[in-house]
Amino acid sequence: MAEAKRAFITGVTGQDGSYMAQQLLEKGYEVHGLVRRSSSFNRGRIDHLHHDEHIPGQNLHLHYGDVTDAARMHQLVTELRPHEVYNLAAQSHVRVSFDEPLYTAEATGVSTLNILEAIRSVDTSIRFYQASTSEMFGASPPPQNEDTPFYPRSPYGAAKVYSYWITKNYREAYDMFAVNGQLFNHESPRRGETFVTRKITLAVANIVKGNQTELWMGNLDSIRDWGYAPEYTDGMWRMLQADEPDDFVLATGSAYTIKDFLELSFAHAGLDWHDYVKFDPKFLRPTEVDELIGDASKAKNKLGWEAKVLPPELAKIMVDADIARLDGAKEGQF
Ligand code: NAP
Ligand code: F7E
Repeated sequence: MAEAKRAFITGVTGQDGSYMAQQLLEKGYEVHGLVRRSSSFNRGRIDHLHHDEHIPGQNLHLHYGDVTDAARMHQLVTELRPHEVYNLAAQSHVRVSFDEPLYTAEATGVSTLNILEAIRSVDTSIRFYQASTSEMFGASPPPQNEDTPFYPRSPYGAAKVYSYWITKNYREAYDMFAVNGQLFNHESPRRGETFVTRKITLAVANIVKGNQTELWMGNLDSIRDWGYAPEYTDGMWRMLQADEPDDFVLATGSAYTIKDFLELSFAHAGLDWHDYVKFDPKFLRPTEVDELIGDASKAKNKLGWEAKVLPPELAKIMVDADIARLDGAKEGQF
């Protein structure tokens, strides 16, 4: 019998890492995930993988470590000898990156080099996926595609630009299968609670249940291209199965403002968002990314990848999941 493929996922406890782990386990991979030691439990998104009878959870192995620790990254790549590495770990919050710019540069930028260097010295045939982002395009006008110039508007975007270029450089310099997925915003019931979509859908659920009466927010006019996270992790996997390493934009091509997402989410629960939403300047950013609308035609042509879930359905999925959670539904259901 052929040896099972081994994948190493950094950021396995995050939104994308948890879907990636689930999808790879379902495909028969042996999955190794990097977890940070924390004083409180932070494995809520992956815990169900050990217990779901439809997912071979015995093939999931977790390892303590931090992507800023080059020695540990080298040790893990040496020990695990993965066929594929998905580098999804990052300080991923744009607003927080203005408060912690140096840490963000290390965790979201330089850490990528730690993993690439480990692969270069251990085995250059290991395939590497880098979680690049539409935030690199920043102020460049839409539609943004693989040829759009970068103009980051935050320490987060700037750190990701470094990771993008070092990934591309290792591909060209050392003939490595190292690729960038330039992903536009993607959301789900597993989205972190301080990102705008989840903040809204969780608030709707709490308002429905009588736990909350106000929702404090920042700039409601920015435009985003929101897709559904499990579709995007499938796109990441497709990038690593391609014949040649290349960089790809993943996006829906649709444009909605934060106000639009408020409208979709509150209306799904029969509410009017104007009755609840209030402005708090603390949620503004020193520099904003006003308009992100992606063109994913290269991914459609070369990977057969296309986004199916658009914001109207996405908002319903997320509101329903948050209401179900408050009703006691288990995490693994989402
Ligand atoms: P997320 O939910 O914030 O997850 C981030 C993951 O990184 C968590 O598992 C976190 O661990 C881990 N992590 C953070 N710092 C680390 C460190 N120093 N060492 C080891 N692990 C660390 O992010 P996401 O939405 O799943 O996004 C996945 C990746 O795609 C990120 O790199 C993000 O920047 C990028 N991206 C996301 C989007 C999007 O719309 N979601 C779009 C484009 C690109 P803890 O659980 O311990 O905090
Ligand atoms: O903000 C506005 C905010 O934090 C979206 C990350 O996954 O996607 C994400 O970055 C918009 C911004 O995501 C609030 O000003 C208004 O214009 O949900 P967000 P983001 O900054 O687009 C990219 C692709 C990534 O790579 C990142 O890792 O919503 N906004 N009021 C607010 N945003 C938040 N968080 N909270 C508010 O109260």
